[in-house]
Amino acid sequence: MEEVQKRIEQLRTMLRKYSYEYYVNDAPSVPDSEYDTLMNELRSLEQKYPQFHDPNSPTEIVNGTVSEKFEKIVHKRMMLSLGNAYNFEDLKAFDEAVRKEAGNVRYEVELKIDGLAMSITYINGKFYQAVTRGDGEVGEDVTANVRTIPTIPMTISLKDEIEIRGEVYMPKSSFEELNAKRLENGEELFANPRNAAAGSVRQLDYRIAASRKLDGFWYHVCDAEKWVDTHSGSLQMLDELGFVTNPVRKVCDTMEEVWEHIQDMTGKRSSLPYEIDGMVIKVDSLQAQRQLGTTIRVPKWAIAYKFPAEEVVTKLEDIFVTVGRTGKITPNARLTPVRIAGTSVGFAQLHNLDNITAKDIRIGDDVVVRKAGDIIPEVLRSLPERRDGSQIPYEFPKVCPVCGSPLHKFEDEAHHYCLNTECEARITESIAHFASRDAMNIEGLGIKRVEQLHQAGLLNHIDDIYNLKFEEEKILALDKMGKNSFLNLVSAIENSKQNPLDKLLTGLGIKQVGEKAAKVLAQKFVTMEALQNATVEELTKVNDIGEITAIGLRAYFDDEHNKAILTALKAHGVRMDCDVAQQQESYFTGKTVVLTGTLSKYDRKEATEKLEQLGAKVTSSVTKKTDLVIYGESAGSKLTKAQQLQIETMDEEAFNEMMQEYE
Ligand code: 3BA
Repeated sequence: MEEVQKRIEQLRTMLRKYSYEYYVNDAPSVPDSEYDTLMNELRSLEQKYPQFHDPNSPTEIVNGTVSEKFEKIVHKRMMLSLGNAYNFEDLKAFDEAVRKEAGNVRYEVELKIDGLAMSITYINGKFYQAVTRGDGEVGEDVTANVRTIPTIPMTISLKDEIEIRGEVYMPKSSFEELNAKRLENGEELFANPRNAAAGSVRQLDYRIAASRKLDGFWYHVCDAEKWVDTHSGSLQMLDELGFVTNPVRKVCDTMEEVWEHIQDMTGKRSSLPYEIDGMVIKVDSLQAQRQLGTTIRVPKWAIAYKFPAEEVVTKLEDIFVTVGRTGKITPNARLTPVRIAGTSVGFAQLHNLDNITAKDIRIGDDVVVRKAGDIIPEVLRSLPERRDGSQIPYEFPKVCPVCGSPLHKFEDEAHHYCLNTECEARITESIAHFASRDAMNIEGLGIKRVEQLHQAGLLNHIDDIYNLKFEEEKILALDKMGKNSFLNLVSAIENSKQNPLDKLLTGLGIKQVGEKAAKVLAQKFVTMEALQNATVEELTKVNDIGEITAIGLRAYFDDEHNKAILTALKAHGVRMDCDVAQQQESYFTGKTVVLTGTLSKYDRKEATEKLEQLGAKVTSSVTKKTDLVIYGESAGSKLTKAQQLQIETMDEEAFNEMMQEYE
């Protein structure tokens, strides 16, 4: 038996090597016939001895990995993003906030690789799965492609289940080589290594992904405190397990020292064999990290310093305006295309009329344009000294360029608005917003596609999305729409029906209700019905929901047109609720609690919410039924009454300490 297992392992190792030589180096060291013979031997051994089955075996990889599309995977732990800093002041402010909360800390500083964030999981010491970041909550299963990256270990000595995160990237040299080959073959070029890496990871045929010479740096261990107590310790652990970590890293005692290191690396940036777009600064102690916690999307214990954006001069050829979902009119510049930060830039933002006037930007001017990474390029200033007299000042349109209705400017707002709710642009933008990544996440339903379907008369309201599956014939007749695109679109649409309430709420585009408010509302009301029935007063009571938002929500739900849309969505089977956040067993569970006085760490709403999550009932007046009174600064009669009734009291400090334990 041991012999068999040994042989199987040996065959797997050999075949892995040969297929790497074949697909990646284009230089196999054995003939195809030899490869086939070994593969057949392995396949028959695996069939005979299923106990040695391994999903990472070359047999599994060759069979059926040309997948139709990528399976969506819900991240076990949310994949956060990073807050940004652009200068030393930003970093000082971050440092101050950190020290206020966690005292003296050390920072670990590393390079910010310009690649794709990836999560990889090992079970029982074996590579199990690779998932893209996606929107942080749901990513795509790209296991078959990531498995071809030769530096990622397929087995590790640690047997505990472990999730590791890092960046998959394409080295500069591989990128140059790839584009040279594509140029030769008359194929479209990739704009930069990041796009090339993203395109490669999302290849349906893993063999193409394998040929792209991707690599990865691993920088995060989930639940690292199981094994180590600092972030730098977790990187060392990754090293020991055989992962590639970035060697350029430094633990610093002060932000001044961090800044010096950043200056140093800025100078060395261009000599690195891969692209970086900044540096990441992380609190090193895991205990301090836990104490600092996270906000909805970003950890409070880490920040990204972004290198300054690149600036270039080009000609502003024309100005045109676009209409947003809310009717907001945005002026944009059409530029003579130039290369900035790795991509060709032909358009830039001008924000609003006041900005154009203040900067005296004229059509035909030479202008300075700035772009950094994913940021939309913007026109910084004009160069009036270069004018030759042919430049013309811009006249802002009086009417909506799409529907022709007069534009309106509100007293206290910089933007002009199209107030026509039936404006075509507003309709299509609203539908595209509904389908966007942070909302219902329907891939393949971007603004261009929405406009096309709208023009074909197939998409006038968001609920029409769910009827598209019945329009196969008409849709297939559209430009750039094949059978596969249609099927993928329909399947993305069907999948979107399972989204929890907060995604739906975000998608509706209710004024002031973005991702965060949608989350809070969904958690509080759980069902659309409960939310629809809530009064302004009830809505205002919710943490983070102000009166303006509450009134906006009420108005939205009272509108007949909106009611009809919600009814239609429901009839299509779109999910109208969400899972209730698990109540945590705690000291407060089952207790009736009253808050009094001024709390400094949490405001009243926040404290209430947290206590409710921990199973407490929070009420406003102290009675015999009250179990506990939590008091802050300058508490008055409620505290006195509690003492009279001999009810348990807790000061803010003790309360904060307890909350920390349950974080
Ligand atoms: N460190 C990107 N996030 C990073 C773990 C935290 C983090 C990054 C980082 C959240 C890089 C956001 C996406 C994500 C893993 C979530 C880095 C880099 N650390 N060195 C603090 O080199 N690009 N990105 N990735 N979890």
